[in-house]
Amino acid sequence: MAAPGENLRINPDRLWDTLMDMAKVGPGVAGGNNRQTLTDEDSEGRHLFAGWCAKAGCKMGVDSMGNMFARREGTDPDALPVYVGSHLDTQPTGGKYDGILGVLGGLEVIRSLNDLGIKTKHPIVVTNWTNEEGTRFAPAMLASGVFAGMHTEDWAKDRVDADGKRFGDELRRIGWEGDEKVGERKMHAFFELHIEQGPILEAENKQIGVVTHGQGLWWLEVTLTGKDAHTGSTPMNMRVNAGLGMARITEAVHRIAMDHQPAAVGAVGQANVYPNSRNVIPGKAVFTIDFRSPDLAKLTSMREKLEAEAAQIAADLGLGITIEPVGHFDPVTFDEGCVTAIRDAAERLGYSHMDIVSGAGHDACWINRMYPTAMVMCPCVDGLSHNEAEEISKEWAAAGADVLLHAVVETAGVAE
Ligand code: HGY
Ligand code: MN
Ligand code: MN
Repeated sequence: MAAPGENLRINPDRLWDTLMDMAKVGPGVAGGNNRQTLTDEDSEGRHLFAGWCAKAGCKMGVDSMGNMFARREGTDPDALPVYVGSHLDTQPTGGKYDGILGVLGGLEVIRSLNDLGIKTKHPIVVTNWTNEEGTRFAPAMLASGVFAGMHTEDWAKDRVDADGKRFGDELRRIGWEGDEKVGERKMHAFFELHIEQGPILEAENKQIGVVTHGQGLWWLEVTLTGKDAHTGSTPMNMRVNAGLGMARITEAVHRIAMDHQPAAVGAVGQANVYPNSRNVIPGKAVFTIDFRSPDLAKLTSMREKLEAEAAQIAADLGLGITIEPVGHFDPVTFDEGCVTAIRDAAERLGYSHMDIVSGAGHDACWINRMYPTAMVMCPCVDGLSHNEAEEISKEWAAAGADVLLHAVVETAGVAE
């Protein structure tokens, strides 16, 4: 398809104002957002997004996992749509842009095409994927994973949060369980705009990241079982301390990731000890390990080495241990054609750009298994994300949305 003219641009002020309006929904306590999936705040954000899409002339569809699809007609109704989008749910101490820039950047593409009276051949659909973050209900990218056939809908709907609430019940409670069968929609291509969530683009002074690959991931939930006992009167040699086991395994996670450098990361982000009382030796510890690498062999090796070492640590301390994989995807190679559309758009628009591997997981990682997919990234201040202080500039947001607009228009084709 013919490439758009370099003067085809989005409206930066409108995009920024829309981002700030969405940020008012489910505010955090330090300037960011706490709009966790399937909460009332998530529902409020969904209604706000749906209202904007209706005003932009889109027809909304919602599937049985709550994924939202706002469709702008093309001149060929039978042509498979070009999808754009990301997620509106946030971390509990999330930023205003992680995911949200991709959904509202997609809406800005529609609004700009409407302003310019441009009709595309293929329809365009803006998407909000349910539960990308995987914080309240593991794993991450849950609903796009069901859409891509990686999980069954029943398994996904049986996931429970820390309070024992079921995903399926919460989706129904907030009124966003749609009537479309998840996964039935077919795509011509999928593009996701996202903040980098790392320091590379800013450090390299680049406005655009052309995402060629994505890291693979393992989330391993470890449960250690020891014995509750008095922290004062129990002799050291009689203790069966699950908290000590967790500390040793947490250190091992860091060391194993360092042993697999370059391009490997590992940490424990979620940890609970029980009974969590100041003067009780923890008889139980439950925590999640997050290993990632763009290199499948390294990803596998880190998991194998950790499992062997954790078993030994547990044995040394007399602890029971279970390790349950609660999230996984292999490293991702995005579609060459879609990646080229993004790189050429950045070039045409005069934006500095570089190829980059995504450190974070995204819905695009699953959709890429089904349809031609690619991502465009913009920098974020100090590479900070999953933190309420997450920040980007209006210029970075606009550059990313301009590139998204061009990639979409080129792929959807401007109607004659
Ligand atoms: O965990 C991730 O990479 C994503 O932010 N859900
Ligand atoms: Mn995200
Ligand atoms: Mn995130």
